Amino acid sequence: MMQTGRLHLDPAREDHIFDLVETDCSYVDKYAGILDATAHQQCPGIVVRGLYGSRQIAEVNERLSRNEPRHLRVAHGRSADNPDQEPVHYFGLNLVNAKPDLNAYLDFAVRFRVFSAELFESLPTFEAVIRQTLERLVPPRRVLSPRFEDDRLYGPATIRIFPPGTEVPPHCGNTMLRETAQYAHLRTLVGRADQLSYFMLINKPDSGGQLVLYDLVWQASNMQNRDSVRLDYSEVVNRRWQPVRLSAGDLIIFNGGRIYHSVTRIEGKQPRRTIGGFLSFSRDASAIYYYS
Ligand SMILES: O=C(O)CCC(=O)C(=O)O
Repeated sequence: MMQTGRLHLDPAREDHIFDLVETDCSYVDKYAGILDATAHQQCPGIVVRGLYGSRQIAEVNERLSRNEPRHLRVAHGRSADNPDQEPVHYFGLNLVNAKPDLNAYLDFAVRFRVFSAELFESLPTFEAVIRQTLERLVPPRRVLSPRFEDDRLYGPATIRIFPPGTEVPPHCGNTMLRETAQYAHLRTLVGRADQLSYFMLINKPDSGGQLVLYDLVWQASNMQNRDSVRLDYSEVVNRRWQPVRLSAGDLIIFNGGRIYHSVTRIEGKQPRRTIGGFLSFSRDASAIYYYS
């Protein structure tokens, strides 16, 4: 969808709305059970500091800036206001942008894992680190990558590049999980609890590029009468908002299925880079799936 206008956040409406839990990655086990609470709206989510050390994540960022994987690039629309602007682009295909047969999506997933192994060479891969972190957060449940009908694995994550001048309009994830055709197979595996978002910051821009959560939540009844994946700016302009401060190497897992959120305009010379995806509990709640 082509979005016009710009995100405007009224400083007077900045507020402490959500109590996000914060922990160093060494103490994640103390928060076992928090993702169940998050998927059932009893907690907004958790910030895990230092999933990778600052040197490690700087090295990953450097590798990514030197060697952008063109074969995995998916552009995400141009700004109507500024068509010369380099668009937000992802490495890897998100399920919401896939065709319902998932063929291209599943091919991207294979290529993404190959690239990711190179990107994190000599370090634990992001997928391994995410799995271990989730295993510590959801015991005794299993942590699974969904498999399509023919056994092919879904993509674990995508890498998101937000060039200076771009921003992410307000959106949330539950509608795409519950409604869109490309999620049909995933819906046979997962339950009705909210979809969670997870991402790790790889590169923090000079300024801006901040995740913002609004005091506005998705309602199932929204789905019938409007596009509730992405909102027009006018729908959040009078809302209170809360910025989330992340450093490179920090992971956030939050109820992005229900809480409307956006990313403020990236300022300066450097792009914002993140890697992440989504989480959903299985139908019998004995496992959590990660995918993008
Ligand atoms: O990767 C990012 O920074 C954007 C994350 C996001 O908006 C989402 O997961 O819904």
